[in-house]
Amino acid sequence: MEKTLVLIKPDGVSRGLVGEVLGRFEQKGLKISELKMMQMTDELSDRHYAEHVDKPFYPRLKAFILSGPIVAMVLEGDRAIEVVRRLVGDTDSAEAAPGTIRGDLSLSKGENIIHASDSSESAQRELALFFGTKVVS
Ligand code: 3AN
Repeated sequence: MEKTLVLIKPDGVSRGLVGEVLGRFEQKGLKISELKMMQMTDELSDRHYAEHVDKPFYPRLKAFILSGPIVAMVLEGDRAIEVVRRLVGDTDSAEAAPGTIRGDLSLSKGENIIHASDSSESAQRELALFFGTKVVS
């Protein structure tokens, strides 16, 4: 079994999409093994988005991710990391395929509802950041 980290970003929470998003993962057969609502902090944002801190869009991304509560969770299942990324869809929601979370629920590249770990290395790092959990396989 693989574990991955998913965040429902402030737009997903404020638009009332938490249930919709959780439902999609549950229907797929993934197990929600941890779940919490929290406020992202300055420091956590910089550590979570370490690869983006120097990008021109980072100040906007940071302001957005700090703008309201988020929902953080650990999802568990066979090949969970790639399965969840496929359910989430492309970064740019306008390009994301219909049937995906971003493809169905957002039109934006910045406010794209959800974050999901993109590799086993990211999952390990992000699970430790948000839940202090090690990936178990
Ligand atoms: P993903 O969330 O699909 O893994 P990343 O890791 O490339 O995408 O980007 C992290 C977050 O940064 C995205 N979810 C999005 O909110 C924001 N982002 C990425 N690229 C851009 C961009 N060119 N303009 C604005 N925001 C961006």
